[in-house]
Formats: sequence, structure tokens, C-alpha cells
Amino acid sequence: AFPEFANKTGNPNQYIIDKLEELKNLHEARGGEDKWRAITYTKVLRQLRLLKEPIRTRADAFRLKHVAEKTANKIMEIVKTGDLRRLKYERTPDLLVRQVFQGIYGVGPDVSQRFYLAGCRTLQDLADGVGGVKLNEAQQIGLKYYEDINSRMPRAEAEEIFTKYIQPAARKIDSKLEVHIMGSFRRGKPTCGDIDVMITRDPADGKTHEGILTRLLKALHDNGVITEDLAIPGEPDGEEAIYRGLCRLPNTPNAQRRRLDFLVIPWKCRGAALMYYTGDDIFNRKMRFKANRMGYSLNQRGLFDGVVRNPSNWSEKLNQGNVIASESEEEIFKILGVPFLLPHQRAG
Ligand code: DCP
Ligand code: MG
Ligand code: MN
Repeated sequence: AFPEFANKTGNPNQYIIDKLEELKNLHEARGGEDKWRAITYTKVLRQLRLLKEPIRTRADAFRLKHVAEKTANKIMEIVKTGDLRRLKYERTPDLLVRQVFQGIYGVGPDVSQRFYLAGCRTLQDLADGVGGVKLNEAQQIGLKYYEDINSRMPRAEAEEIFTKYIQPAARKIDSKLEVHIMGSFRRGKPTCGDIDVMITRDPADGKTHEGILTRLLKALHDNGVITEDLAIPGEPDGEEAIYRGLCRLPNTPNAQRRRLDFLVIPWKCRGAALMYYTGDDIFNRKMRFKANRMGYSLNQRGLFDGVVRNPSNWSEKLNQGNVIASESEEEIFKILGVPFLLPHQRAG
């Protein structure tokens, strides 16, 4: 069955990838417990994309990491029939609508469900407020720039916005700031879903970066790079801060709006933050899991020892523990017993 299904990407298993990816997307849109299914398929899909040989037998499927009984069955069904019946049952009319709604920034499985239950079926319905639905400000922006936000930018565009505008604007405020472009860009990807920027500063000279974010945002609004703010959760001018917004190449006809994220972090956390913000998310999950198994706790602030968690709510920490590594990625890898990986090697 395979040769005629293999296609565009030159990957001999592309026809399998297409079906499993659709299933992953449906699980993701459904949310709840299906979130975990989506995560598993994400891992399986990564293995399939790396595979150079076509899958022909069940044994071939089983050789892939993260493939167990049920996934092997699905892969073999696709190999034998070119189709996956499960998709028909997952592709329910409500879910297809909710999937479209979830393309709006700030709308996840639960909010999309609420919109659907209110009677909305199209993006126009949401714009019209059908069923009394009201979008918050960020969601309104998300709807207005739906197409832009849902398309990835070429790597070169992220690079240009960052090196020509964001980095110089930050350095102009304080030449000692460290400003890094992170996320998929740092991993060397050919396209980026957004621009992730991390900011910190060595306080050795007695000065810190506190207060930088507000000034930087103003500078980038003034020169037309930032076009809309989406969210500034928490205090913008603390030692630690987060920002989410939209930006674009200024003075460029038809420049699309792009998602922009800032992460401002204390100098002493820079290694852990660099690691977290480089990702990808599956790699981070794996490293956190590894840390937990060794009795540690890992997050964007550092690797911690002696964290006590609430036994009936594991994600609630009863104390902060002691930091044992946070200033460099290398020491975190080392303590976790993982050989150092370059950013482009960090994928689940
Ligand atoms: N991150 C994470 N878990 C999340 C979200 C993010 O660990 N739920 C970390 C890993 C990501 C990084 O933050 O690589 C940046 O998040 P993005 O959502 O911007 O993801 P990427 O930059 O990796 O991909 P994209 O090109 O889609 O933006
Ligand atoms: Mg990103
Ligand atoms: Mn991001």
C-alpha cells in the first residue's frame, strides 16, 4: 500500500504521519483526559518523522519508541488500508467547530466548549456575539488576526525582527542587558510559531534589570514593532516578568502580525531559564520527569532538592526546597546524568 501514499516530504511514512497527526489534533482539541493521548501521539509522530524506512510490519511499528499495542494496531491499520476508522468517530461536528475556535489566542478546550454550547458555530458567530458570547480583549485580538497568528513565520523574519529591533531597543535602555532569542529559533527550526525572548542582566555592578520591561514595551510600541498587547500576567517590572503580545516588521507593506513573548528572569536562574525556554516542551517534560525520579524538582528557575509536595495534590509544593543548580544548562544536564545536548538536539 505504501509507495503511492508516500509524498511531498519524501518521508516514506508520511501517509501514516498524516493520519496520526489528525488524531493527535483532535485529541488536543477535545482536551481533558485526551490531552495525555495527544502527548503520546506527539512523541510517536516525532519518531515516525525521523524514520527513514517505510513501516511494513507490526514488528517495524513496535521498534519505534513510545509505540505500544494500541498505537501499533493503528499504524498497521493505516499500512494495510490507508485509512484509520477511529478518525471518523473522533471527527464529531462539535469538535471540528471547537478546533476552529481554538485557533483564537486564549481559547482552549474548555472555552471553545462554552462557545459551542452557547450556540456559536463559526468565527462570525463569535464576532456577532451569538448566544450572548463575549470575547475578552485578548480573544478579540486573536480573532481579528486569526490568520496571522495561526501561520508560522520563516526563521529569517524572526531573526530580522529580533536583531534589528528588539535586541537594539533593549540594549539602548541598558547596554549590559543579556537578550536572547529562544524557543524553536534557538533549536534551529526553519519556521517559528512566535518569537520568544529572554532577558536578564548580571548584577555584579550593583544594578539589575528590574523595571526594564515597561520601558522596552514602550520603545517597541513607539517604533511600530509591537502592535497589540495580549497579556502581562503579574508584575511587569519585577525581577521576574512575562509578556505576550503581537509584533511585526515595521515599514514593511503587508507585514503579518507575529506572536511575541518576553521572559524576564533573575540572573541566578539564567541556566534553568535558558533550558526551559529552549524546549521543546516534550524535552522539558522528559527532563522534569527525570529530575523527579531522582528526588529533585526542575523548573524554569532551577533544579531543586528537598521539595516537599502535598501528597493529595502533587503539583502543590509545601516548600521551595534548596537550589542545587540554576546558573548554567551544563550543570543541570550533568546532575541529571544526561549528556549535554545542543539546542537542535533537544526534542522529546
Ligand atoms: N514551554 C514548555 N511547556 C509549555 C510551553 C512552553 O516547556 N507548555 C517551553 C518550551 C518551549 C518554550 O517554552 O520550547 C517556548 O514555547 P513556545 O510555545 O513558543 O514553543 P516553541 O518556541 O518551542 O515552538 P513554536 O515555534 O511553535 O513557538
Ligand atoms: Mg516559540
Ligand atoms: Mn512562545
